Amino acid sequence: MLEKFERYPLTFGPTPIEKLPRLSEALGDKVEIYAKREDCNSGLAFGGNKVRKLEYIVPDAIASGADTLVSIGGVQSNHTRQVAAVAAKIGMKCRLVQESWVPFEDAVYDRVGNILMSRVMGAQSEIVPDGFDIGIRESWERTLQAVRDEGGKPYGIPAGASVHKYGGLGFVGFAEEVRAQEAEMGIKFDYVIVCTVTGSTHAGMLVGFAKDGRANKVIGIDASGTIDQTRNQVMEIARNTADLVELGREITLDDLTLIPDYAYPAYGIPSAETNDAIRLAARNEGMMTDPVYEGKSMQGMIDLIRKDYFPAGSKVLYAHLGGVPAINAYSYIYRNG
Ligand code: 5PA
Repeated sequence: MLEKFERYPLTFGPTPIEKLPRLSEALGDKVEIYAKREDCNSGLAFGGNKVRKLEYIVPDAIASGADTLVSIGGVQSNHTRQVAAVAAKIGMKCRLVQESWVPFEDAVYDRVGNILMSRVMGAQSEIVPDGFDIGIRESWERTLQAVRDEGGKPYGIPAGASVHKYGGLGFVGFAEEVRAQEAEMGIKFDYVIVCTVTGSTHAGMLVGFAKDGRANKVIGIDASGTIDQTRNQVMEIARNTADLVELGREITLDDLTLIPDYAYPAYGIPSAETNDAIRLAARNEGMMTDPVYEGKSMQGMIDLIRKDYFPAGSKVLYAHLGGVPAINAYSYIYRNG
């Protein structure tokens, strides 16, 4: 589906799919759980889902003649850390707007994890007081203008690399990769679990899996807490991406499964149940997830398994999208494990 698009390789190649037998057993062996490890996809500062998206955006950035990537996220944004790494890799400067998306007051919140790495990689990171919003932001547009005023040539990458014309392509590629791996493994996944916030990960998967009739088997677990905005943004990106790749059919709301039940108490704040899920995966599989994104989709998957949402024997593929560096900013919560 992606042959006509230029791709700048930033990942190691197809990401591994591994079985999680001990987690499956801990949940009563009702389903078989697998994980596709996007968290191990690249050597660029721990990688993650944005690297896969950026492979289809970087050619456009280079062609534009830009010298500075400008992006935005929260203080502990994984996305901005990945943009900083990519800028270093392709020899561009990097300006990051870090909004105050999360009302969390760990003593080292703005010193460790993602923001620490972005700084070490040479990105100029500015913390601003604006709160959580997945849309196009004034603070980001101000920084784009500041780069122009200083005589630079900025290339803007919106939050999560989502509302960008090519933002959905990377995860169309994910679906194609899963199909090829299924053929090799001789199995077929019945469901894919994905954490959804700015939307292009889920949207790309929708389009990619629509090709073989599985769009609504992609189970989005919302971690934004702003479900209407996230739903609209996923649909908009999915429709644009479907046009781009000439899917040949409309993406409709029937294709979308987006579950709002696990985003509480707020974006960026883990519930007790999120923390239990993080510990269960860590203690059974040695697989770390984070308190902002993947811990919530892990919680969602676990709860849905316990509630028999998936028919017995289903093969469930958990898309592990990265994000673990942020757990350092939540040191107090995990001080006793
Ligand atoms: C993020 C996003 P989407 O934004 O494409 O919906 O992906 C959600 C998601 N898992 C899931 C991890 C580990 C993520 O980092 N992170 C954002 C960030 O700024 O880091 C874009 C919000």
